[in-house]
Amino acid sequence: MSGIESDTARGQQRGPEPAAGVWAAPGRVNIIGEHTDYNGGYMLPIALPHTVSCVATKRSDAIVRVRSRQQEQGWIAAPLMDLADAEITGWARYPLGVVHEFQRRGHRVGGLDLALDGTVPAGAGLSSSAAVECCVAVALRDMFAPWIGDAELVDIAHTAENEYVGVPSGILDQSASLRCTAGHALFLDAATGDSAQVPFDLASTGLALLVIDTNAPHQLVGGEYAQRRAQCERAAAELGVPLLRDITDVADLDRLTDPLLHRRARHIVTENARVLEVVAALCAGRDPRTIGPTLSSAHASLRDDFEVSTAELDTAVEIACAAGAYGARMVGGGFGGSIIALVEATSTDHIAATVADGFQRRGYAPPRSFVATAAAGARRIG
Ligand code: GAF
Repeated sequence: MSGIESDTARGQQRGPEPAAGVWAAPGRVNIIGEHTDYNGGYMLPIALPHTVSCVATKRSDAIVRVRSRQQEQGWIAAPLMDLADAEITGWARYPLGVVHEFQRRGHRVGGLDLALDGTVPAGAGLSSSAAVECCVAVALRDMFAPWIGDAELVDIAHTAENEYVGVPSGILDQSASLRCTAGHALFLDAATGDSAQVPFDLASTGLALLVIDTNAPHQLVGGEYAQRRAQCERAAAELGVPLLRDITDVADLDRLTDPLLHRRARHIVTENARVLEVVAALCAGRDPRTIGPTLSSAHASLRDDFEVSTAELDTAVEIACAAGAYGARMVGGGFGGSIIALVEATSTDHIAATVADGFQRRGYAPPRSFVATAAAGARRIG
């Protein structure tokens, strides 16, 4: 058997087995450090309270089935031994890619059903895909290969996305989902894999992190993301360094003759510096309001140098800042999705409503807003 089988007769022949457990993995917002991951740079995400959960049930045969409450197809089944060639399309490639990657690395996985459900808004640039991969990854680790450490688990989920799904993303999203802890942002160095937990509790200083989903679709599979990645690689090659992270002085970029590559590289060099600045401020216990302008500079850099913003994202940032935010920026890969705004806790409703008004006046889709707190990473919940 090869390919997809929905609600298979085969799957329904056996009686239900007790669930082995329930696991959950969060989406993320990145405080700062965008498009730096595949350049070996720095980033500072927090996990969201929104998660994707996975109820895993062992099967006595060698079939893996997945279904999602947010998708209509019902069970999608494939033989464990045939996952590499199975003709699976769409969302199911994310969870099945993780199963495939476990097996490809020699970890024995038995037959199982994976029932997914989630609250991470899809298409909002909040990493719902990584949350799917990571909740399956922690479930498989706990059930079949408990010796696997977090670093390998990140690599498994990330490789599944790159190779099985075909999205050339970096390690930001899977690292955030698997390694973040409640009350902290995760300071991550993509080149060395080193990380540190940075206290991130805005509420104690009367602040809030407002997430505004512009409700304009965000799609990483499109060619723009891969193009940015290729441009960064070209710039690094011309500069004679393995990764753009190796450049710390923008003056060194003058050796790039192509103005487009110069702009792309300048975003990476300045963004890495901004991450270090924000981490230093938070670690020194400075008032988080002081990082606001750095967030806004990051947005300008993503808009002008990296050119991954959209009219909706720019509008949301502009209105949020004019309405009193200390700083605001688009988050994630761009080309749609969400912004974050650093605001007084007492002004979240006012700022969200002002952005919604502005969107209505411009004829944009209504945005959706919520306050993000730094939540826990992927874990067993039942
Ligand atoms: C997306 C990618 F998946 C990440 O790896 C990262 O590059 C991000 O865009 C931009 O920082 O979320």
